[in-house]
Amino acid sequence: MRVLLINPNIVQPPVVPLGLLSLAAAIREQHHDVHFLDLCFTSSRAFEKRIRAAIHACHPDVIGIGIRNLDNGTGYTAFDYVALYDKTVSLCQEHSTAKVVLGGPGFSILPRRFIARYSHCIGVVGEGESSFVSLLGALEAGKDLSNVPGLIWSQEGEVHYTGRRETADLSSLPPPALDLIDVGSYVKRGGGLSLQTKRGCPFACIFCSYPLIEGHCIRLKRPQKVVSEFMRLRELGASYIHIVDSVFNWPESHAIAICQALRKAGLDDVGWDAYFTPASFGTNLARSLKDANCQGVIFGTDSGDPSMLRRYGKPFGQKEIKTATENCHRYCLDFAHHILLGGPGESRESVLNTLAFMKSLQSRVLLDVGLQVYDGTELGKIVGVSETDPSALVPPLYVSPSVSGWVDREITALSRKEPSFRTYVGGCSIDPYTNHRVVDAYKQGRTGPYWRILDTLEKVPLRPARVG
Ligand code: B12
Ligand code: SF4
Repeated sequence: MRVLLINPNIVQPPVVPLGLLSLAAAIREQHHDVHFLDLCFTSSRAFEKRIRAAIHACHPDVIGIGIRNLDNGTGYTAFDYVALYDKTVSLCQEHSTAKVVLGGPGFSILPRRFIARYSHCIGVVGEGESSFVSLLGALEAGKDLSNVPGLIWSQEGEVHYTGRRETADLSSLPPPALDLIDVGSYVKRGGGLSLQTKRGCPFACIFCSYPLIEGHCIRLKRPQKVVSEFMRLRELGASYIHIVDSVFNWPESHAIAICQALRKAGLDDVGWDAYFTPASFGTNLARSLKDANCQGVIFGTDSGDPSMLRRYGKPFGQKEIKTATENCHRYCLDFAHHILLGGPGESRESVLNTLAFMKSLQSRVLLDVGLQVYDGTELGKIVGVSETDPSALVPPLYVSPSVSGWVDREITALSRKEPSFRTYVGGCSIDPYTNHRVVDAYKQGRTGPYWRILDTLEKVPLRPARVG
């Protein structure tokens, strides 16, 4: 079949459309004719023209649209991408009779709402490779879709969902079809190239959308396969790589094996970063990360208060946070704890506990306020998700009434006094997508974690790290 895949993600600094490229590789392997329209560097004026031109040039049987971001993810500098998707979907329907298929992380968080809004589209929930290949087969053969796992669609007002499908052996998937995009433009504009070493997160933190996207079951890529993808990115000009796993160090042994394999393959000249949990961050891991040139450890710590850690469902306590931090210091790793204040049950006391605990650790702390509420999460059940508009695609933000307003002022004041505390809130937001200094630095080709870029711009002295 002739398939046109569209990446409508125009957010800058750019990120490579890794999911769509994985999908492209999988369907190309099945000998479908794949065309790719990357709108990442397209101005809003040319957006419509390029979609029309691509459709008229290839006359697709199926159009796949990647839905990555719903909004900018914090609720503070609120803006969303719904109008962009409305436009993309309606242009495809206006200029083509092709089946329009939606998928991607944003889609998988709210599949029923997307299908309520775009009722003529078919959706793929969760990972896409096998479901999309089977969907193309079924459409080609004119077969019933109810036997294809991973799909959702609406028929005569009734929603049909065939359940998730997950690839057991990630190493069996072909590498992302990077030849379909202009990788050089991403590298030039600071767009990190990326790779995935696993899918799934076994934890159930009450607010988190990641298990909705990737499932709870962990599936690992073999370290040698990771090495060959890493090598390919280096050949394509990557000087810095982001590992997109929900949690890189779970299981810890897999993370260590990857670090050792990268080092052995001589790939320690390329810097990289990833998301980590403090739940399992031993000395062996810290040493291996340093040896493999990991330049950014981002902990999804979320709170430093024991009762809030429990309420959030975090799989660790203060003891593990302390150990992870000490191990980072010991091996001079550049790291930050990401904190989410204002969840259900947050009080002034628990906020102050978190801030005092984080201060005692001498770490870099990135403070955010409020939790986005997604339908399928525990938080959605606790605080309730509004059903007034079932096709609304922008998740509401929850902030505990006991700290609302006060907490913003508190952390803004703190970040002015303490350079190692940074906040996403208000005028001093460090959000790399709205802080123009960071956006400009990436545009000029800077790489690496945005907090380091800010530290360098502001000449914040690096804390002397202990070694030994
Ligand atoms: C890694 C990551 C980042 C990294 C990216 C680094 C890089 N170089 O790539 C960084 C930190 C830079 C980042 C930034 C942002 N991110 Co982010 N990010 C992620 C994360 C953890 C993984 C995304 C990924 O690459 N996955 C790996 C690929 C292989 O999987 P995939 O994209 O899901 O694709 C599969 C399926 O979805 C499906 N699929 C994908 N496309 C399509 C299309 C079709 C047609 C079909 C059928 C199927 C399909 O098949 C694919 C293969 O199986 C997700 C959360 C998550 N666990 O998914 C959030 C996530 C996507 N990010 C999110 C957001 C909001 C952002 C930012 C806007 C936040 C901000 N203000 O900083 C920016 C936007 C950046 C941009 N330019 O677009 C949100 C989006 C939802 C929302 N609330 O809007 C997510 C879901 C996290 C969350 N809060 O819940 N992000
Ligand atoms: S917050 Fe992190 S550990 Fe918790 S469920 Fe989400 S990805 Fe997993």
